[in-house]
Amino acid sequence: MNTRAYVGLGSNLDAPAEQLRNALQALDQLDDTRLAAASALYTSESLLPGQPRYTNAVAALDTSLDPLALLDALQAIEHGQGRVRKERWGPRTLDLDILLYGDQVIDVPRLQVPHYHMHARPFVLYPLAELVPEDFQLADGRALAQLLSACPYVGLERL
Ligand code: A4P
Ligand code: MG
Repeated sequence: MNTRAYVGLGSNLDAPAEQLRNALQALDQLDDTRLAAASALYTSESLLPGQPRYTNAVAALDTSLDPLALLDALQAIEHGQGRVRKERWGPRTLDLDILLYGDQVIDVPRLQVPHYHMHARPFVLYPLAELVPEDFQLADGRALAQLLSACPYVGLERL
């Protein structure tokens, strides 16, 4: 359980809040992994027009799975909750993204960490901020406080 990882959860189909609660339970039950904390749930409009509203949250995990094993485990949970990959960026019952994995910067074909869009997404940054100290820095040195100040709390509703 030696690495702290942060996972972004999102759903916009089939009772999203329930999807997220089930996913948090599944994360806690992963081998070699403990759910250390979870943010509140937040809803916001989809970034893509014409899709249902999203519910998002962030989870803090302590894990001894290596990053690709964690990605495999997250994808198995997505499939277990009925996610069917038809189109990239399509509506989904569950999306699990590795936001941060300890202090590692990872750039391999299957996995880029820190997650490439997290710096600009209020539905990632504000829930993450609930789980970390105020002076928190991303693995690449960016300060969370700075990212938050460039990313207004607009359109988010905390459940
Ligand atoms: N991959 C690479 N890096 C990572 C990482 N850090 N974590 C690869 C997880 N996966 C990573 O992902 C495609 C591939 O990305 C994976 O096979 C993995 O090898 P995917 O989950 O199948 O595809 P996706 O979810 O359609 O793409 P992506 O980029 O995760 O979508 P986004 O950018 O998350 O967009 N609006 C609101 N309000 N809230 C949302 O959560 N989400 C989207 C989806 C659009 N609008 C939204 C939200
Ligand atoms: Mg994804």
